[in-house]
Amino acid sequence: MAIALVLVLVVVGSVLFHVLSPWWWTPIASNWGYIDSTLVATFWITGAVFSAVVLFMAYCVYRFRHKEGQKAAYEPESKKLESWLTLVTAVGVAAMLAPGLYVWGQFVTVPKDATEVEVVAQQWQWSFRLPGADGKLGTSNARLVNSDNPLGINPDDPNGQDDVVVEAADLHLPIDKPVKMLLRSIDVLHDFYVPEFRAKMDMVPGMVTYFWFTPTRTGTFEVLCAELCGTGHGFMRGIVMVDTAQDYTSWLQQQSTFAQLTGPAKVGALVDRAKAAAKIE
Ligand SMILES: [Cu+2]
Repeated sequence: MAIALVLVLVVVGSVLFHVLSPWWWTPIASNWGYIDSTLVATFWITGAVFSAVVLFMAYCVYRFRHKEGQKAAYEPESKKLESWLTLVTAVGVAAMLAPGLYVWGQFVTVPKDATEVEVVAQQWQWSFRLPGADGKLGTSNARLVNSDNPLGINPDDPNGQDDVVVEAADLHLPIDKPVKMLLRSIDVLHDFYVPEFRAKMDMVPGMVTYFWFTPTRTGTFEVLCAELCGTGHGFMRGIVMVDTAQDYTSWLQQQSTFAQLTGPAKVGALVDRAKAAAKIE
């Protein structure tokens, strides 16, 4: 009897905790309200199943409690019960997975007007790269990383020269403009996560993963690493600021391009020398 009561209290307590808990999602700042809806659907389904199973257990503990002279019947197989339970479980699992797959399909289907932003993770900091005036990111390779070229941008790729490099500093994004986030890691596994955007994805060395989103309100949001990536993992934080179009433009104007960072004088000198050498021959 006491156990049955404890089981009922576990169900009531869990439901009350869910409803009355002060901890809930941080207010959303992107178009991915769908992700919240899928989580709510999962809460409803798992909550209903959890309550039903535990309450049924409490009922059985009480109804079939020990009584002198009463014997349990042995019934190892019940086709009817098994097929019924299989069907209900299948419907429940499908109801949890189907909305997720639908939303996932949208999460990685990038709209044509999205601009690209590259996020580069390394132990333990975030850097960013924006395509310059040409709208194209230059190619990159982790083997090219050095102190002058922290993101490993290919210096021979003309598309990369005007790329805006934001090394270990804040990223700014304009409000209401869809962005495709290209995620790259130059050392170990990391995971780019901004809770307010409801978006996160693993970053795998040697691969470029991506998703897209549209920021829907201005503000300052924290970037977290959501993949255990070494001793500094907990401190691997960054800032994304969503700006009005005007603030964004003025921020962008203050940033340096790859060509500026690698020193135009040096690059120019090399080209001149190469030209001179060609003339002599
Ligand atoms: Cu990390």
